[in-house]
Amino acid sequence: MQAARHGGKILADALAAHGVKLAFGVPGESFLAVLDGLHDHRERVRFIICRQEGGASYMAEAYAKLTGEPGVLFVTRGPGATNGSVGVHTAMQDSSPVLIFVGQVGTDMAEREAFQEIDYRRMYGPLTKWVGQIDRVERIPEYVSHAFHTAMAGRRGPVLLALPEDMLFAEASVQDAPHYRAVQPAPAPADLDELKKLLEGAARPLAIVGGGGWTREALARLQGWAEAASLPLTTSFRCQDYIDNRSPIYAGDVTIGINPKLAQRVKEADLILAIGARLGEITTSGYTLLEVPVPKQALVHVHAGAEELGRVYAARLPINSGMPQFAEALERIQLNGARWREWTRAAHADCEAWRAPVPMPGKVHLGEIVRWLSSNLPEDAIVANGAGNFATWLHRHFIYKRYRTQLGPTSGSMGYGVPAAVAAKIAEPKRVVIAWTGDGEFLMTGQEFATAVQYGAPIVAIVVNNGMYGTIRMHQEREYPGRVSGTELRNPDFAAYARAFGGHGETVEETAQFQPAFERALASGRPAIIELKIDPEAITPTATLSGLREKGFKAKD
Ligand SMILES: Cc1ncc(C[n+]2csc(CCOP(=O)(O)OP(=O)(O)O)c2C)c(N)n1
Ligand SMILES: [Mg+2]
Repeated sequence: MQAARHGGKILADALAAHGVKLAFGVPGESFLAVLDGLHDHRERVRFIICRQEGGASYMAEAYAKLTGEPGVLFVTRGPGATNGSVGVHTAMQDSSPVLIFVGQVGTDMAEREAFQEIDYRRMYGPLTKWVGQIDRVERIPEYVSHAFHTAMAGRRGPVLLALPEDMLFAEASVQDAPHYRAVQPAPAPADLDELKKLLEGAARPLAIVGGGGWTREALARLQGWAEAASLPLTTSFRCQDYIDNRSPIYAGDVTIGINPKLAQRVKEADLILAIGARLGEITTSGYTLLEVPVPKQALVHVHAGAEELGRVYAARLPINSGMPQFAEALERIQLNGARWREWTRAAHADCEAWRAPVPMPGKVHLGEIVRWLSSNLPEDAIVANGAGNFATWLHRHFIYKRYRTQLGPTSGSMGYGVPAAVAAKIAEPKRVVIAWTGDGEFLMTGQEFATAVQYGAPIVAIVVNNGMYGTIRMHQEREYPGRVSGTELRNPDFAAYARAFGGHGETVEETAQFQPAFERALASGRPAIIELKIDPEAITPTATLSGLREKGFKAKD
């Protein structure tokens, strides 16, 4: 017979049993019993205290994305739950397994709109795979096990458990559940026979690789198989690190602001093999590269979530499979790629040409800085970024070499870069970790720089400062030329901000100053911020603000 434990202790013991090593959050009086339970596990389950739940939720998501293990987030009721929603939405769109534990009013007060009360099933229903509320203390092990299994099964994603306060204080003597097992489907032999036939009949095949649930080994297998078959591999939005970009079969990323030659190639392909990618709005250029509901190209859609297959596109061959399971099965298909070798060579050549930096106005040249980083960072360095035009230089000019060296939100959410970098550095302290951010993006969650200082996580945040919400200004110049409205920013001295937090600060006003500044930042051993003061004219790698205003915006920019 187990000794009686309070709910917070049963929950903390459950986390330890499921192998949780790190949890992120902001405390609240609504889950004091959990904090008490975590006290007993402080050597095994580290609770990283953050400054705002938005940053904490991004950290939990980035941890899940980086490690493939569930991210864990604790937030208090009402205000904590609302602040934390941004990272939950990111986890949903990125298929990242995240468990969110939220405080809830006691069951004796439920449904009265008691202090900070929210019905999480209604609020979080569309943002998660499942929302549960644990009303009975003896059922904690069952609910937590259910949550881990749901987050990790099929298409992975966020799961939320609400914790009524009286339930957490109550005691029970119950058995712990064993460590969860991640359940994934595998392709049927008939699927593989059909896939082989389709590939053998193709002249211009193209694969799009993306989504969640991958492992480094599975991607190495896929790349090896594709190289042997000379099959061109592309990646979907912000999944550029899935394939070694130096491989002769790598053909670029099918993304926002796609290389027009690659867009053409996707349209001309006679077979699209989408592996893990959902084929969402960004990957399909607003559902134009592939037509809805039946694309002209023969579509083979492989996805871990059965409900994703046929959701938008009626694939010629839908295959419900986990990614490692599919990569392993592919090795049973031997292909002679002689027919499309030239197609693959040309696709890679187009990609190389597109990636070369193009001149830009001003003294700080972002393309050259990204190229310098790409050539000089260790191959396993992690670069995190959120949303904004500053990211387009990174996505276009950085040569990704290894899986999970890129951390970005496919939800296009601002404020991701700094917290994601902090989580990555805490999880992988030996790797160099960079946050590539904009001035707008940085200050959405820049206070988590304090978390980096508190936990001794020396990230390098690079702030591309153009004094505006540049992306929106770009769209503004296209739709309403010359009528600047709601997009200007007055910024602090970012280097001084770093120093005020106990970090290292640098300001770069010319490209040549970047390398020594970066080296000093790394050598400082402290979290650092490097501000890059760029010419606001340089609005994308190829367009200027005044050019947009005069000539009108060209979609290809
Ligand atoms: C959380 C969130 N709020 C608003 C937006 C809309 N948005 C997209 S990019 C952008 C501006 C980004 O500004 P900055 O970080 O300075 O980058 P820049 O575009 O100037 O390079 C905004 C407001 C968003 N994507 N996410
Ligand atoms: Mg900006």
